[in-house]
Amino acid sequence: MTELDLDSADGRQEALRRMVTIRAFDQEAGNRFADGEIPGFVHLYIGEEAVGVGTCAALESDDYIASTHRGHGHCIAKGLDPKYMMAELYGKAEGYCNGKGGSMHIADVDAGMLGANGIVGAGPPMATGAALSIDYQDRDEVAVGFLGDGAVAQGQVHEAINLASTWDLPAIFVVENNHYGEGTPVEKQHNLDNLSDTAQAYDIPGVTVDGMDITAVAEAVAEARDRARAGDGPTMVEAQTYRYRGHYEGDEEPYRDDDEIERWKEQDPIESFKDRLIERGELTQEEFDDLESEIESTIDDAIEYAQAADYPEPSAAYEDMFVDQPPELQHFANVARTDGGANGGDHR
Ligand SMILES: Cc1ncc(C[n+]2csc(CCOP(=O)(O)OP(=O)(O)O)c2C)c(N)n1
Ligand SMILES: [Mg+2]
Repeated sequence: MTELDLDSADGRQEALRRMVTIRAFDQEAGNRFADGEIPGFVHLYIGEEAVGVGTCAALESDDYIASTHRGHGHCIAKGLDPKYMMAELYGKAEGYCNGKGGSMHIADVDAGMLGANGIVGAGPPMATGAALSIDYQDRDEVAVGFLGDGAVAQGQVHEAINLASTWDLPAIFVVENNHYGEGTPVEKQHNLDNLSDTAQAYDIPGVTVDGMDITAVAEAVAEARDRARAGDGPTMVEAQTYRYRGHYEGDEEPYRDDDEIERWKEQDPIESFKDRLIERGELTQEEFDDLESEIESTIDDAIEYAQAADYPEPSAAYEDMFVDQPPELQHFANVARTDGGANGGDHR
């Protein structure tokens, strides 16, 4: 895999590729969800690509990230394979979490992706925990916790940032301010113009950057990473961004109008980065069109792979729950295996 790095021409191409992959993945995930092929809920990242990819471009591959409920973009930014991600969305055994997690729970610890999750504000405590273990073992990675504007007011977020600051842990808190928590505009959630001002309460640096500009995000996160690695503790980076789709697929969006969406699209993160690469002579429009078609077929292949894959066996419900499996769970797994799961829970 090509290294993601905005300082080299190859790295910039890779950043563009990952942003385009996120958009294509989420567009198709939305379509397949509408067709009833994907169970549960999906929250799409379209419009916010520069935040996830800009953040990961400032990290090393062995750094950690902890995600949100809107996590597909973070996974692709960290280098996960759309094929196994799509299989996870479809609930198939070949998915990253054997089909037991779905859209909101994709994790790949080996790739440094500690997990998306459905609990708003759960990324920061995971990042603080990972940062504590890095610090304790004297390693030099960092851990990023992503959170939304809505999550900034969540209690566990305060606890996580407070501890990371007090113990000078190598954590970075990236606030994706997409201007809404479900249907509530940010100004009705917080009495602040810049959410990064909350960093003052923890005596850590807080910066607000243009989250539609991948370079601005990457520069702020790179500075935060240097500070974290120097043992000076965490930073909060607020990236001002916008989600083009509803809060979840199926959201009727009575809380905003099309003009607002169109205004944000004028600063589209992919278009603006593509234009910059064309201006630098590193890309032509034709090459970009080819890249888009290539990625569309990668996503089509991912869909085919996911459709053809098998669902997990019912007994898999009892696997991967504890490091040391208690014997009674083994019993339930055996029951599920012999009767297909119909009476797996009926053991008294
Ligand atoms: C602890 C908790 N409270 C409430 C919810 C319901 N919920 C899911 S997403 C969401 C809004 C989150 O907004 P934000 O943090 O801005 O993230 P965004 O969806 O905009 O990316 C809420 C309230 C939840 N999943 N978990
Ligand atoms: Mg939000």
